Amino acid sequence: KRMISHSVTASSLIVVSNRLPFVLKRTEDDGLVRKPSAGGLVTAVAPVVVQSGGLWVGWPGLQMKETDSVPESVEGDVSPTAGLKSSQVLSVNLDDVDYELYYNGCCNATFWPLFHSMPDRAIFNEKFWMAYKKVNEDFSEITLKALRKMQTDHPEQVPLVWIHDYHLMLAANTIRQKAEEENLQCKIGFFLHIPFPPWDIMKIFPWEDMILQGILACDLVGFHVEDYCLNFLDSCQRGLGSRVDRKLMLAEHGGRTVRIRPLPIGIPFSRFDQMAHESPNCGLDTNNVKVVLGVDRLDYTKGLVNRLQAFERLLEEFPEHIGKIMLMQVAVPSRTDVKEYIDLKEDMDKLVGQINGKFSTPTWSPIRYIYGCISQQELAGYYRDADVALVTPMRDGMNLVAKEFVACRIRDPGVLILSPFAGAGGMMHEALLVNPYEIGTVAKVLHRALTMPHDEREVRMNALRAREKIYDVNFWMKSFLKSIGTLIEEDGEDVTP
Ligand code: GDG
Repeated sequence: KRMISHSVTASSLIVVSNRLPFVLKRTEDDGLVRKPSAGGLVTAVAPVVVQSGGLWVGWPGLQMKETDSVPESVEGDVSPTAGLKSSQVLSVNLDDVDYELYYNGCCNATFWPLFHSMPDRAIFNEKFWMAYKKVNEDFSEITLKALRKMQTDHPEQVPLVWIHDYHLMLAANTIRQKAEEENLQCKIGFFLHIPFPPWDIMKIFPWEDMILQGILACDLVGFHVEDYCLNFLDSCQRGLGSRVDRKLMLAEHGGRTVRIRPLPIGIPFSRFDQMAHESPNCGLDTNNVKVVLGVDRLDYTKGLVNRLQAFERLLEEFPEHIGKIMLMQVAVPSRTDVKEYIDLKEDMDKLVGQINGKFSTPTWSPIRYIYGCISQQELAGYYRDADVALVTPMRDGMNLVAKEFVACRIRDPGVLILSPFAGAGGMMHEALLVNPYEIGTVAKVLHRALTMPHDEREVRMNALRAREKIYDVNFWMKSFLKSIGTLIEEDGEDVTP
């Protein structure tokens, strides 16, 4: 055994995710440029990889040619990946057909609905699964390259491989096996950004045992909340016969002990707070109409249809709001090649039209519907100036919109309405929690939010903001690295004289 260093510095970090932290685009003269991709994960994790000389393994967003190479970041780049050198990026090249079957197929038409406990929407197809296995192997091969590079560059450190999300649930298996064969030291962590479903749902997947074994090839497995951890432990026990300890959250597998941890993700709070200070007036508060805001990827898990129905019910049952409120819904196009998403787009278009047709007057319509993406700066302005945020997913791993909304309430305290079926619902206690399946109750809660006195709004919002400020995305990242760092230190004790 090699000597293992006690101090775990992040310089040994290898992040593995479906997408690289930026997108590559082809230029007219056939070169490549990096386009920034926003998102809490990139904001938090990329700077650590940059500063510590870590590595990032992922798909670059296009087919790379033999002669292509990842460009360096350009001068003046202010994105979180500024300074991430091309030598720190290992891109995984994937065949178009494989990517389609893996990404639109297995990831988004099978695992996404299944893990959100919507098995009737899931398609089970052996071709999807074969492609998923192949792509996971491809990611593992490139990660092993990264590990070899780390061993050469920093032989004194134990590299930490941090795999993200449901796209890569098998990767740890191959990485562990081959790393052992080649005597490459590493610890492997995994974080799932979506819910882990109960065993009754998980066992519908025909190859569920391979998924469980894939995740158990890690040393540390993080989920947003305790419920998902318990669902996973339950599945390991009932699906694989693993010995588990629910209290200590441990599972035994292949002679190793795997730690399971609830590690709820946060947002870059201060960045949103600052954007809210800088964002110009977005025009929402000019006409004395109260604004109810919804912001989501256009996804059936987000409860958009129920939300529109609840808003319609509000106008029917509390007609005093007619002409005085509006629903501002931003729906970001997402997975537009998958049938369920094409159908949902049609349903939304119809429903918005129906409700507007039913209630509009010459000077007012109840719903403003943006099908498209707005800038983060503009989004911060909407969050700041709306009166109520309506976050009503049917099921959601965490939901960052709820957190971003409270981070932007730097002026008037607004009201957050939140579904208990989002991970965030389990911790944002001062929000108004409401079951999105109960349309009539959502309408009543909306009425309560729209008429809530300032003092109550303030007390609730202050508490919500204080929590998110402490448990931000940096806290999350540090907690993950600390949990896995402890494991490396414990190993270190075994081999140090
Ligand atoms: C997955 C899990 C979990 C939205 N519209 C615009 C825009 N957004 C940004 C929001 C927010 C993000 O998209 C959406 O994050 P969510 O957490 O709400 O949802 P998912 O995309 O489903 O994320 C989820 C998350 O992973 C993290 O672990 O919370 O449960 O499903 O950041 O701000 N951004 C811009 N314009 C828009 O129009 N710029």
